[in-house]
Formats: sequence, structure tokens, C-alpha cells
Amino acid sequence: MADQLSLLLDSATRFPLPNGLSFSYGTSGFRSDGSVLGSTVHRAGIVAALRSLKTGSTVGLVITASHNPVCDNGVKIADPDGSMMDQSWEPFANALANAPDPNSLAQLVLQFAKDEEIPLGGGQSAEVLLARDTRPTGETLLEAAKQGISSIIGTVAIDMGILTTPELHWMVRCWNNGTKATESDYFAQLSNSFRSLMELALNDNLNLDTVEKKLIVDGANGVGGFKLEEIKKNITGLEIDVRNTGKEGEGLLNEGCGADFVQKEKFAPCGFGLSDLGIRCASLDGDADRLVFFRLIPNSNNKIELVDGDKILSLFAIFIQEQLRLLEELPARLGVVQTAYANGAATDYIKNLGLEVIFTPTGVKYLHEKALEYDIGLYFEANGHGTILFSKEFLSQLDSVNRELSSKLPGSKKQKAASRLVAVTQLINQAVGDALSGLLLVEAILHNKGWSFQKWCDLYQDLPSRQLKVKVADRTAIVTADAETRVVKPAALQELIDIETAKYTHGRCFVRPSGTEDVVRIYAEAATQDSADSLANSVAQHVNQILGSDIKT
Ligand code: 16G
Ligand code: MG
Repeated sequence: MADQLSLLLDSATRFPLPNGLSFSYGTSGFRSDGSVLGSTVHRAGIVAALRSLKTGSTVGLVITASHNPVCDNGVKIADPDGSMMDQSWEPFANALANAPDPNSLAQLVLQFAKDEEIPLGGGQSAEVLLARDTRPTGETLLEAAKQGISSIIGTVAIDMGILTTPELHWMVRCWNNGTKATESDYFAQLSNSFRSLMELALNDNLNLDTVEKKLIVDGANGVGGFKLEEIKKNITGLEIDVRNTGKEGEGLLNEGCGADFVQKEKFAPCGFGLSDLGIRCASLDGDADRLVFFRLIPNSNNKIELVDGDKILSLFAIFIQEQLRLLEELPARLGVVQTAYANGAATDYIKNLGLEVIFTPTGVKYLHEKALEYDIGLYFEANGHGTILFSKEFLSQLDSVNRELSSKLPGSKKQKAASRLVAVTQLINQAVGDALSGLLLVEAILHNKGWSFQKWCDLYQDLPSRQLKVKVADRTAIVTADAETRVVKPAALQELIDIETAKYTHGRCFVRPSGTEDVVRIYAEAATQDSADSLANSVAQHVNQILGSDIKT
């Protein structure tokens, strides 16, 4: 134990906490300006090493700040099944990140290890897979993570290179499942399952000419674009043109481009213009775990028609439901998970399909956890992060149904439905929302259904909505309940929101403290854009009056 203590002290001395700063493991890990994150990433490395020791499995650590500006960076930890680190460890991660000096850091580690019965001293080995995105601070921070990991005796860091966030989560999951886990395995799994799904559309008497073959993808000048360039080499039936790949001269990461920009601004990303009119387009965020689709509106100065996470979710739900309907021998409990940001029209549409819809607070970890409760759990945030989870039992039943149908009724509708479901389970990332796998699944579904982009857009009409953000003295003064749909503190605020909302047809409004920025967010929805704007504005004013703030959009 003496060796462990001195190793920790030495290592921590090289990464002192910057003066006057504090760090918090927010909705998706630690995030801040990349230049001040050395100690935080080093300490996240220690947390990851302990997590691996505790679980007796390989865990992951990824250095990225997703859709944030290029100067930011961040770090988050993936659990052995590829999902986000268990929330019960966040308080320890926070305490460690803010330990004022090497001594208190070492004491925290030793105490935590004791409380959690984590074997220190090298008796048990541990493994952390590492990845980073393309940010300039990534390389130095990766080194900090490696040093944090190796400050726990017996732990090995394995650098998987520059990856999308979902690739790393996928690798951790495969590594622990004992299945192939390299990047080329990931590419092969995506392109093979995509090919299978596309082939299942053949001979279905569909007018496949209605499905435009061309897709233009905005890579946000991040890591997803150049990965897609690799995947597309092994794909037929779809012409993918990747823009904003982050190559020299193509622009800065997430600046005027990327899924977050496109979804919030409802404008085409840079590099897109008049010549793209009528073509189906998609946008990834900087670390490729969010995906939205769009199309330019003619004569509108690059305004777009947006297909957000809600509509991707709806498309996936219809497709899965259609296959299941053909397979009465395969009963499955299908659940759809959304957050309060889901457009009311989307929720109504999905409920009208006869599906169960449940709500969780914002943040992938909450949605993912709920979706695991179903045989097939579909989850999406409106911002484009989501996936489909299949339970182990369902996967094994599907496998046997598929085998049986393939031998007894090859080529039948039922057999094709089973094979389609099998392909979906392989194409969609079971660890976390993945823009690249989601994109290919959308394309394969449109192809199977013979649907044009227009047909997809027309599933339902979004209710007009408005989002505002307000900077307040202390955003934690707002406490919400019921999946963030109601404010419980300060109680007077919810009463005012109710009064304002009641003034509008189809009015809906909620207020929540952001988990990633020092602001309070306001979301309002109503029958017309003017009413949604005015509802959001009046609620923002109430927040302003009650908590003291400046209104920002
Ligand atoms: C993070 C979350 C995302 C959530 C967003 C909310 C992950 C991987 N990402 O980007 O799910 O929608 O934060 O941000 O969990 P906000 O709390 O600032 O509104
Ligand atoms: Mg992201």
C-alpha cells in the first residue's frame, strides 16, 4: 500500500488543480476550456482505473467536448457494457476532481477504495480503453489520462486512437463481451449489416426510384466525417458526399456547422447552399453521437426543413413495429423513451401508433437506463442522440425465430421481417447513440419502405416551439420533478408557468437548469410560432424576476 500511496502522490503532483476553478461531472462528464483540464482528466483516469478494478472488467475513457467550441474539451467514462459510468460514482468523481492537493487526493482514493472494497496494490489487473476526438488539446489530455490510469498499480491504459465517442463505447462493450472490438470490426459490422438490410428491400415491388440515392453529410469538422469517408468505401446503393470533414481549409470544429447548430438555428451548415436544393442532407455533431437530417428550403436564405431526433425515433418505431407485426411468434414489449423536449406532435404520433411512451430527465444516461427495461427500448432526444436497445432474451428468441424461418419459409414475408430485425440489431449501436450507425439505419429504412424524404417529413407536423436560456445567479435554485416537466422549487414559479401556459392553445412550457452550461433553459410550445415565442418570453421574464437574471436566446 505504501507503493500505491507514493505512486499516487507523485502522479498527482504533476497535475495540480488550477487555482480558483472547480469541476463537476455534469450530464455527460467533465467539460471546460481544454487548457485547464489537465488535472481533471488525470483524475478521471484514476476514477476509470478504480472502476475497472471494482467491476473486474474493461472500462472506457473518452476525451471530447462533443458539440462545444474547439477550445473546449471534456472527459467521460464508459462502463463495461459501453453505457455511461454508473451515476453512483459521480460524487466520488467530483470530489476527486476538486481535491485541493496531492495528499487529499490520495486520501480520497484510499478511503473510497476501502468503502467500495476495491482491491488496491496490484493483486488484480485492470484495463482502460482510451480515445479522443480531433481537438488540439486532446493529445496532451490523453497523456494526462494515461498517467492517472497508471498511478493505480496493475492498471493498463490501451490507446484506441482518434475515435467517435460511440466507437469507443462500442469497443468497450465488445471487448468485455469477447467479440471483435477493433475499428475495422466496427466498420465491417456497420457496412455488412447495412448491406443486408438494403438487400432485403429488393424484390418487394416497391418503387425504389422514389428514394433519392444521394445524401450529403455535414461532419461538423469533427471526427465523424472522416470515419464516414472510410465506411462509405464499403457501401453501395447510397452515394454519400461528406462535407466539413475537418480537412485543411474546411473550417473549424462545430463552427457554423454540426448537428447542434443545425437543430438549434434551423439553418444549413457552412459549406451547404443553393446547389444542394432538393437533396437529402444529414448533420453529425463533433464527436458523432448526434444526428439530424434536413433539406434546404428554396428561396429562404439557407433556412432548412429539419428532421430531428423525434422524427428519426418515429421512423425507427414504425419500422420495428411493422416487422414485429409480421412475427406473432415473437412477442416483444416495445417502449419509447423521450424527454420533455420531444415535440408534442411527435409524442402524439408515437402514442397513436399504440406504443408506450415514457419520459425521463434530459441526458443520455437517464434515457438509456429506462430503455433497458423493455425487450426493445427505443430512445431519442430531440437533439438527435438516441438508439435502440434489445434485451438479451429478445435477441436469443429473434435468433431462433430467424433460423427457423430461414430453413422453413425462406424468402417469405415473415422470414424477411425476422432478417430485417436481425440486421437492425447489428447495425444500431447497442452501447450508446451513434450518428454513423443511426444514419445508415435511417437510409436503409427509407430504402426498405420506398419512402422519399418528403414522405418522412410528412409523418406529422411539429408544433411550433421556442427555446430560450436565462443566466441566473444560481441555477441550482430551480428544482424540477416529473422528468423536468414541473418546477417544485421555487413553487411560485410553477404557478406562474401554469397561468401563462393556460393562455395558449396547445400551450406547453417547462423550465430546467442546464446540466452543461451555467444557464436556465426555457422550452415553450404552442399552436403558432408567435404564441410559442410569447409564452417562452413571458416565462423567461418570470424566471428573471424570481431569480434575478438577463434574458438570452
Ligand atoms: C449533453 C447530453 C445530452 C443532453 C445535453 C443537455 C450526453 C451524452 N449528452 O450533451 O444528452 O441533451 O447535454 O444539455 O449525455 P443541457 O443540460 O445543457 O441542456
Ligand atoms: Mg456529442
